[in-house]
Amino acid sequence: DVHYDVHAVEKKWLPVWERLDPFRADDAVVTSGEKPKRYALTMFPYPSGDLHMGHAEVFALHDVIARYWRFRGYEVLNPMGWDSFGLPAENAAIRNDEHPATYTYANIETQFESMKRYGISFDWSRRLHTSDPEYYRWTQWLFLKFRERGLAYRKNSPVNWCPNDQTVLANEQVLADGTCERCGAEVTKRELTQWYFKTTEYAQELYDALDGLQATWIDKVVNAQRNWIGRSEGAHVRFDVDGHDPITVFTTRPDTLWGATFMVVAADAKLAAELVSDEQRQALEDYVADVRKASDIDRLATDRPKTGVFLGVHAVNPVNGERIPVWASDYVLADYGTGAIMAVPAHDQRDLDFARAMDLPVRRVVDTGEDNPEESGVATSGNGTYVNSGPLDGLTDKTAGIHQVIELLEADGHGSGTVNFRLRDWLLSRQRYWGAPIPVIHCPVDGEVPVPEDQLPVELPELRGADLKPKGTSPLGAATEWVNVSCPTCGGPATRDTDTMDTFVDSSWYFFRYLSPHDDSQAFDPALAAAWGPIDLYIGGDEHAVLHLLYARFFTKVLRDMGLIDWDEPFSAYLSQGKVINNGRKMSKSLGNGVSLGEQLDSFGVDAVRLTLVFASPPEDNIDWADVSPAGSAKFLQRAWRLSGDVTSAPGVDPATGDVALRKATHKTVHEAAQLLESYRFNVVVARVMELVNATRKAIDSGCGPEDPAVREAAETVAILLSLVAPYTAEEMWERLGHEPTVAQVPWPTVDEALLVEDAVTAVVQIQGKVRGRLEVSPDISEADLEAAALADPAVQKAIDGREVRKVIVRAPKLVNIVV
Ligand code: ANZ
Repeated sequence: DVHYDVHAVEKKWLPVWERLDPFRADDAVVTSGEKPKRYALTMFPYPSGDLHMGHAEVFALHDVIARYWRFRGYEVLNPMGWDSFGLPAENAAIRNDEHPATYTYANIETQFESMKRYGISFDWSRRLHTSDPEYYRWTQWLFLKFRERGLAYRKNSPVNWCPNDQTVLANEQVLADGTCERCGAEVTKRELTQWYFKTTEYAQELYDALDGLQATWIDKVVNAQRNWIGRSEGAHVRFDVDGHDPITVFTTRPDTLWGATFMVVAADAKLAAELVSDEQRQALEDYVADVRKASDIDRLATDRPKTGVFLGVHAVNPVNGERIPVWASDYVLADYGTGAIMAVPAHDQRDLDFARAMDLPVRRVVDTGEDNPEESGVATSGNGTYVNSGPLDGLTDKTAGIHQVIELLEADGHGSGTVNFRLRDWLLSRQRYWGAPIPVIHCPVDGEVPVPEDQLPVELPELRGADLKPKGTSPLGAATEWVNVSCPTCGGPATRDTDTMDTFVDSSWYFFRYLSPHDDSQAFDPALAAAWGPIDLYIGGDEHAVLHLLYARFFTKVLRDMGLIDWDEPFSAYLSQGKVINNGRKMSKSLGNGVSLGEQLDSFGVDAVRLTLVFASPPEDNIDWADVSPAGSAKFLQRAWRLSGDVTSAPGVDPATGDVALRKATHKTVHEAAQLLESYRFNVVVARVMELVNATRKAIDSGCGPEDPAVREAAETVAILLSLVAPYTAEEMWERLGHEPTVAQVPWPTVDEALLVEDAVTAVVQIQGKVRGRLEVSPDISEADLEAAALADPAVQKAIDGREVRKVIVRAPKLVNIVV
């Protein structure tokens, strides 16, 4: 009885929980308003291999909250599923000459078994896989709805291309160093016709709503989204061009217009080809061939040598009538702003470098007191006095300058104030097999024709092994029978779209499908979305800061505009966990410092591993596995468990007559735990439970003894609190304390406020070093209150005997020293 077998306990309770099914969320009690709801969400995994330490950490943290909310009387929706489309399954299928589904569903089963053993309080009745036709049918349906609203469209433009994965990538999937977020290959550009979601339509709203998320999301993620959306205030300025349509530029500094001495058009933009003179055409074409090889990151680098081609045309500066040359260069990007700029070399370094390289004029229009850029070669961008700027001359306020020029431009039709966003539309089509087919048919007569809704899902054709090898066009093209169909509109011969959707499309709405995972009449039930939404806490890695979290916000706003939901932000609060590292380094195969979750669970048991992960640090900090002790956690759990065997009073005994000191410790622990849990300080909660275990042990061995009802109350409290992180141990304790399973369903212990009041302490009052009085005071009395109480005490008054008090030294709560 003094040692408990963690593995036997795991085997004992799993089937009991499965039978009792205590974590199934009941829609009815929430839709009826009978119980308040909480929707707890943690990011669903990608099914590659078994679960790892990172999953173990995030699930353990997540479960603390889900279980706590249940204790507090909420009906908790805590679903789980798999993000099961994507490249790794496809690559494995090519290697092993099999179907991607083989790898995918085998891994899902492995992870499912591990998750169950890990004891997370998921509602498994809502399990979903995004690669199931029942799921992607609705991904396709949503795509068509977005398309109906003009939010999904096809266009031809230069796109990011991963030469290794042989597929296009969204901007969000290209890392800051210009490499592919999946495989690390250098991303290049290709001109291709691709499908896009019009995220830009929601740019302003996605940006503005970040203010409201600031308080409940972590700063890092909010800021990353702000930068990614990249809102810039400025102006569109129209320059007339001899013999051509005018060129419009986007500038954040219309006030520097008098310093615009030339213009630059993105070399690879259509505009350049339209503008170029016959003499310069060949030069431009040669140049563009070179430009295509460079990434955006390289192109924007300030230290990149400036290159370009004169287009052989001139434009007219609208504020001073000056004729200025129009150039093409790679440092202007085709898909930002309007793809053309007015160059102000004195105040923009890249323009200045270009002017110097091409021998173009430089004119300072803001005197900042620094060296004149015309001579120094260093552009100045700070505040100063306007010069050479007509009506602006002498003005020193930049905001006023900008406003004045915008007014001028608006008055004569040469421009207007505008807001520009860095955010691009989301490129969603992929030339890979293992994804949801795009439900569109291309007909030579009717063009793009959506697959009729009653024909969804468009299921993937059976392809395997070598058929799936990436070849730059979609593998689906090889499934001739699948591709060739008759047009839903005219009945003539037509072909299916052969691209599949980015897997980020699947994960942009999975939290809606959890509401109605088995509904085959709709994507989700709007009534359930109204009842359960939005998600109260989302926990997951912040590597998704501008990918998944932004896409999910976009989807949510569109669903709102479709009238399916009445809330417009999906995640009311968002928490991101730190990483589990080892010996100060990220775990990796090459460093050989990986820690196997399975081995840890086998050695120490589920509870000890979970407890270690929760106790190690605040949730957002990294955990170094070299610094923690799962063996220590296992030992502590033994200590806690032993309490339950030592209690000798009967279940249901009234604790009111129990030992007051232990009762106070118990009630204080519950009270503080609630506050700590609300602010996600889970590690401190564990520390408090450890203290309570110690206090209870002491009470049993050398205090009130095992028969005292306060000991039962303390042990039961330990079981309840411990169930947040160590459900097996807690369940076992609960049973040994004479209760029915499951401890997960009991109410949160009621705190007796009277027991939270600290005992009084005795303060000593001295006069000239002699003790003249004693006061019973609160332990947290202030210095001022203690001084006043001492001076008002009759015994002290008598001892002072009318003499003048010269000095009072207070050491709250214990001592007052009076000098007369
Ligand atoms: C004139 C000017 C003068 C500018 C000056 C800056 C400083 P953000 O803040 O990132 O929005 N720009 C506009 N379109 C561009 C493109 N397609 N490729 C490269 N650069 C482009 O930056 C806006 C500024 O970046 C614009 O304001 C423009 O240069 C440049 F003293 O216009 B500015």
